Amino acid sequence: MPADLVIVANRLPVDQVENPDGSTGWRPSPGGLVSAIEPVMRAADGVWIGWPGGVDRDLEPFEADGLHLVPMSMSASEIENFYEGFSNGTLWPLYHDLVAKPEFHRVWWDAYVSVNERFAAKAAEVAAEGATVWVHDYQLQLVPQMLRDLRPDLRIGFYLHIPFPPGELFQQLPWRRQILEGLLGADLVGFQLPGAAGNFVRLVRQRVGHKTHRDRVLLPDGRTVRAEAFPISIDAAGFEELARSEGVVERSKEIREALGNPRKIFLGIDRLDYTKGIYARLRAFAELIEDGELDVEDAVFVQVAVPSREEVEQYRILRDDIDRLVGRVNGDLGRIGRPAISYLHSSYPREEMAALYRTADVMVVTPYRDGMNLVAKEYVACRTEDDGALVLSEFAGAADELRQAWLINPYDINGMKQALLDAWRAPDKELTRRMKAMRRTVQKHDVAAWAESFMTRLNDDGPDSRPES
Ligand code: GDG
Repeated sequence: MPADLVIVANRLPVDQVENPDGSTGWRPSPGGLVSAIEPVMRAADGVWIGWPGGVDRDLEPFEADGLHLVPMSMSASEIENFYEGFSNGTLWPLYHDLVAKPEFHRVWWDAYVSVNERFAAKAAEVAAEGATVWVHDYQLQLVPQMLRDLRPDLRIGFYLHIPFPPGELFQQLPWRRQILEGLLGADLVGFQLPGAAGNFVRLVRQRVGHKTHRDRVLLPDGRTVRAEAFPISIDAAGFEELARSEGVVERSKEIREALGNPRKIFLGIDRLDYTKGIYARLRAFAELIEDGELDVEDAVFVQVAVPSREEVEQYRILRDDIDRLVGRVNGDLGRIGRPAISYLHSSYPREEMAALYRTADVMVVTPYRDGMNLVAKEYVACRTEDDGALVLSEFAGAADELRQAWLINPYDINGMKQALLDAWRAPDKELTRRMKAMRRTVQKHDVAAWAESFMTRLNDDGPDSRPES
């Protein structure tokens, strides 16, 4: 099955489901990446390599919904050392401003190298002569160079979905040079923001000693690697259509009713992750009630926390901390039938997400650091009546585009409280002005435009085809 386009990502874009007759099948996983890449995959009859989840599952390549999928098995020790360890215990906190303390363990690194080797070998096996391979995210940063060593004929792109840290932080990593060299195997390295691309180029110059020119790295063998920003987005039209659908409009009314028809509903939707700033935002909201600025008869905070990485210690601690905070706030400030915070530790279908976005008067997105944050963009896409307020952290990539949000510093609790109040009190006219502008941005720069711009850039005729600017 030699393929002209190969996507390599930690996870396959499908989840296993049990059919009513007891047999198992596959369902496309929710999330923008799949819908972004799907059209590109279909057009090129591409193949997607990734882990299907589960331990030691040796599955044959299969097709789901017309997509060619190549599953990679993962052993219990690889899940522990490569996935939970080096990917989520070392790189994730290191790349997110050290919001948690990264741990550096040599056994984790060894597993990271060997899993990256397996993914690279599989990509080398399935790629046709001269094919394009697009590698995704922090779990697979060594794959580009490993793959180039095996298959110099390929065109290789890499995209990092999370931030790329400044040198001051990155240099803590004992294997910093190997990671930079791994990424340099790509022809094009894509980041969410220009600042991340700049961090990468600077580090390559300082730590690896290669010559650089603006967004290009000039390698001794004459090859050029480009590092550029491609801010990811969402299927804006798809979300908008969903938000307008009868079922979602109806469900939105039901949700408001079930919450006791409060005057304003605040909403947070996040993976339960310490980078997302959930604890501080709930505290800020609770303080506004304590201060008498808000009243539980008028306002409720709905927080959806989607279970995530539950085997990793820091995630368990976070869950306990938030459980305790919500319990205390509701115990102290709630009244019968009127909790201050309606807390849901669960994941929901896309329709329910759209209904929640439609219902919320104030969407609160307060990460300490986030590559982009698609939730903020999804909220905007679902505000078909041009109303609703977005309170957004300056440290989310999305803040670069959604300038009309109430931008906050999530470390500044008083500033956050003020922004919540300002958003709550904003006159309709101001809400409309801000939301209209943000909607235009999200509609124009959707995920299809993102995928296309990356692929076009990757398949440019030559590294120097772009005129000097
Ligand atoms: C990483 C980077 C970057 C969430 N809960 C449910 C659900 N979701 C969907 C949302 C959204 C996605 O998951 C979450 O994306 P985010 O961007 O908010 O955050 P991360 O998961 O941290 O993603 C991030 C992203 O990669 C893409 O490059 O933006 O910065 O950290 O689409 O809607 N979807 C459904 N049910 C849920 O319960 N169906």
